Amino acid sequence: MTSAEQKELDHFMTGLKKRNPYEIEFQQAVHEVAASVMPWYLQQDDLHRSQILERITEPDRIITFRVTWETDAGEIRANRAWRVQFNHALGPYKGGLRFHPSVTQSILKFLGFEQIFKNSLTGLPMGGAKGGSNFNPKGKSRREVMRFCHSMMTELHRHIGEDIDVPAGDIGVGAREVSFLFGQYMRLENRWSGVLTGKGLSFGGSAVRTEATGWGCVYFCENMLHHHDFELEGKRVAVSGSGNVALYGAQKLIEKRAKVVTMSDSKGFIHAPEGLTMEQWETIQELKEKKRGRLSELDEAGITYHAGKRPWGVECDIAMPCATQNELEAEGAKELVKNGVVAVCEGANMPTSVEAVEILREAGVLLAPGKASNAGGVAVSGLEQSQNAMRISWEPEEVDRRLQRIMSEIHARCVREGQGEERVDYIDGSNIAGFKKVAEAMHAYGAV
Ligand code: NDP
Ligand code: 2IT
Repeated sequence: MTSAEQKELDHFMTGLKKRNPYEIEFQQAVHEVAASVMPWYLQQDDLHRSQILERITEPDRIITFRVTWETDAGEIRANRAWRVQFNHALGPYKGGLRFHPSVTQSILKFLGFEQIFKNSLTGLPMGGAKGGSNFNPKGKSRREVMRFCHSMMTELHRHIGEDIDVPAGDIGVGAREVSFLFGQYMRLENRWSGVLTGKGLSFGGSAVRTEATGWGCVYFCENMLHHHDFELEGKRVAVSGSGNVALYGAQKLIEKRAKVVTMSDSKGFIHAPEGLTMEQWETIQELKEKKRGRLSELDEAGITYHAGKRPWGVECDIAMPCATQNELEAEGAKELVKNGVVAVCEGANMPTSVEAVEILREAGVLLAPGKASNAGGVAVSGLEQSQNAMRISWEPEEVDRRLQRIMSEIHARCVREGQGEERVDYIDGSNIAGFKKVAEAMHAYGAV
């Protein structure tokens, strides 16, 4: 970046921070995109003059509301919920809902902002949004979760619709929660519509949606490795998380004969130096998906549990962070570099901190940012919307084939915009490719 470009970036970020004080995660996500696009953006006089960067970083609207619900013991509880409808230049708002005690407006704004460019990269007609609540589903009964979801939808239903805004799952929101939300939407609207994605297969859900984010991440990783003359087979992969993304990422890795050497949850990680077998993976899936248990409960030969630790210190060739934002920090990145890691492929959204990105970039590690590598989830959500609109459902093989094609097209878009002399800068590539389309659409609409 030239000093003039840096000056523009600093000036822009000073204003953004002033307008969004204390929203650290949102500032982080914006800075990364703005730094990637600034050299191109400054050459586009018309975009620059119509303040596309200022406009694209301002959500169309944020809806905040209280969700009141009743515990099994008959006590009244209230949580805060949001829907950030960030940008619908390319299609109806689209993005997940997160239930986690750490949820704040800043986190949902960062996620909604990232979603704009991720959805743009898929090539499907989807705008960017995110929502959720600081509700903690852990330790709650099924009936409590149901009452919370029904109450949340009682407010949310006014703001969404199949051509307006189509929520889905994210951390703490899986098939069970989507079903409760969907049931309440139908009751309130007296109408069946594809207003949520990630639905059950018997009521409009798409085949492969459950697996899509994890599988898509592995497909992207394979594309990235092949482009740089590496093979996935035989590689040791440190996966973090053991939720939806991590589980199906690990499943596809094992299927492709890579060695999944770790998985984790918020309390610690498991280490399998020889790689998990498919049978061990099935035990973990059962523990996490059906029993909603902890990895510490796992009792399997060849697997050790490390309480209170993250997995980045183990010997591995690839890291796949699939848990949450900023989970891979400077210390972890240094350990990965020391152990000779060749690639980091993000399953989660913004899991790599700013300092860790710098360390990995400097060491020449291939780094696939979530907005490209985890786009398979929302892409299959987009395919679910298409199937709902056509009143048909495709076979799993058909959806998987489309998912694979979309992931390699996203990879190609990143390469087109991010190819350097030796390596592709996937951060720049994904930001520029995602941004250009949205910016051009916004410009075409005039001052709206
Ligand atoms: P799940 O709720 O299914 O799983 C989340 C996993 O991450 C769990 O293992 C959880 O551990 C761990 N985790 C969550 N928060 C923290 C934290 N603060 N510190 C440490 N570990 C944590 O969520 P998903 O798998 O759906 O989502 C994981 C990531 O992938 C998120 O960043 C999400 O935004 C992103 N993503 C999800 C998509 C989807 O389709 N679901 C699509 C694209 C991206 P524990 O059980 O102990 O809480
Ligand atoms: O971060 C994401 O892309 C998701 N949580 C999936 C969103 C969706 O609409 O499927």
